[in-house]
Amino acid sequence: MKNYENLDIEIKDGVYWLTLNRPEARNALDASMLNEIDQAIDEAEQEENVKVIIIQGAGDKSFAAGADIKQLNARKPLEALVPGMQGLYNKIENCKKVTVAAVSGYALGGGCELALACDIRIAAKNAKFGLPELNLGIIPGAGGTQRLSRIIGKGRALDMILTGKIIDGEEAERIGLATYYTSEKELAAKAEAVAAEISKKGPVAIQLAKFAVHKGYDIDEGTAMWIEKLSQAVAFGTEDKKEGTSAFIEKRKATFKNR
Ligand code: CO8
Repeated sequence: MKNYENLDIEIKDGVYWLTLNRPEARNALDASMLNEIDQAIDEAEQEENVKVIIIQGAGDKSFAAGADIKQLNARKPLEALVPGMQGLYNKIENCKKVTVAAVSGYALGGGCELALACDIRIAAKNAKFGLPELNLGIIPGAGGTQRLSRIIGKGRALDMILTGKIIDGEEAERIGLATYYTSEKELAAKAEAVAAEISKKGPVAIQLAKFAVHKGYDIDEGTAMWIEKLSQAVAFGTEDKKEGTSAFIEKRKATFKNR
């Protein structure tokens, strides 16, 4: 495993724990931290035993307070065209491992968008989700305008984006922004439990199911159904399918082998 300046990494029970660790700046995502997250995602993808990546912030004050505003202040218009944060979050969404954001404290701007790019969001009671970019004279630019509306609906997304309002963990769960809501104390345990449940499944099926949902979401239903069918055909050709169905019939636990 690499050594990172602003990330803490731990691999435990098939989970790659990626902790954003720049608490003095509320884990604001500067260029070097984004670069490290990029490398860490590559590293997690290559770890065969890892099925789930859990992203969290160090301490319970902040998941991530967004892009580094000091760096944004100096950025020129055409520099905003590079893949940057949006490209990284697309990479996270397209990552073959399941991604879980465990959010305690601030998840603002690019921090909220990072959570939105994950497959599952678990919010602690003290979570504070918001897209306050308009206060800075810019707009959410790392997937926020698109992912938020797809997750919570266009009306609520427009309200959050245009007012810049910040919602807590309970509200986030109520409107579907967060998948689960828990106490701060239970956050890591809840994330671990969700990861453990996912990890019982076969990696090929996990990947196919994840992509069928993500890739099918933005296209017409007929084509999306075809993607589902083709993905299922791939799953039917795996040893894991033989193992999963045999285990059920033989009343035993399945041991999946990723092939
Ligand atoms: N960037 C840089 N530094 C930050 C950031 C940030 N986003 N957030 C906090 N910090 C720093 C503060 O400057 C401060 O540093 P210092 O001690 O040197 O003064 C330190 O962290 C602690 O911050 P506060 O004293 O403000 O701590 P509080 O606990 O009082 O408040 C808040 C915490 C509410 C999180 C507050 O710091 C805040 O409002 N931060 C800004 C939140 C924000 O507006 N985020 C959106 C940023 S824009 C964005 O994410 C765009 C993404 C898309 C970009 C696409 C580009 C192409």
